[in-house]
Amino acid sequence: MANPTKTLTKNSPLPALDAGATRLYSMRFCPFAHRASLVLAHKGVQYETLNIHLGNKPEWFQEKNPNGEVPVLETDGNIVYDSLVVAEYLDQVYKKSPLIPDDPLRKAHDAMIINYNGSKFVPNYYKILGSKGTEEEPITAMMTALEKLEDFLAARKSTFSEGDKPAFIDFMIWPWHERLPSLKKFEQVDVSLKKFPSLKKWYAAMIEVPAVKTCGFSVEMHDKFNIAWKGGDPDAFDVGLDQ
Ligand SMILES: N[C@@H](CCC(=O)N[C@@H](CS)C(=O)NCC(=O)O)C(=O)O
Repeated sequence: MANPTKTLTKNSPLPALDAGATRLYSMRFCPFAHRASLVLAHKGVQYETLNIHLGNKPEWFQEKNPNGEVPVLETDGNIVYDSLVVAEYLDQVYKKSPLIPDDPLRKAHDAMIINYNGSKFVPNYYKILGSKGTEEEPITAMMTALEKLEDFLAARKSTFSEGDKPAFIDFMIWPWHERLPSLKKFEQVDVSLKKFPSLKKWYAAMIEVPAVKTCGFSVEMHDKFNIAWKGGDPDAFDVGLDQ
């Protein structure tokens, strides 16, 4: 299981960080933080994780990120936050197994898809998760976003976005796709991907990627978190850890 430490809360002291060590401020079920941990795992970076209770944040956390959000990366007092910024920064600092293509046009096209996913798929995912009954509008909008991703992957004519190995886009959009099957618990969403053969192939390949295996959770665990979070359980962020 990824990041098996309990969340720090309002009065938790800030643990010291050794010189040269890298720390990720996270929350085990946060898909944005998941982006950062995927890149760290893919690059084989040694790092420690501090999980933050997002409903009762440590007093010092605002100083790490004025937005009050995870993920935040810290090394020797240098702070980087915002998942896409963190992921791109990591790709530039750790040259091993590069993720972002060198070609500026390719890089621009990839960024457009990541942004599309961020503005069309991600918000509808949350609308569906947060909705009370069967609401058609976000489901239709999410299916349209999936169609666009299907067309994108089909046009690339490869299993992953850049060939036979996962690249930047794959890791940046994966966290919500890992969580997609969990929506079935909450809404009548067809998560079988049968209408999306390229996405289905991509999904099957992604779950075999070592970084995905290291950082991910099972559908059952996402279900448990989603149920606890939706139900307002104050211990939702620590679901699956010994109380
Ligand atoms: N744009 C940010 C979004 C991060 C984000 O929304 N993180 C959520 C957890 S999944 C968070 O920290 N929420 C705390 C809050 O809003 O108070 C990123 O890409 O890193």
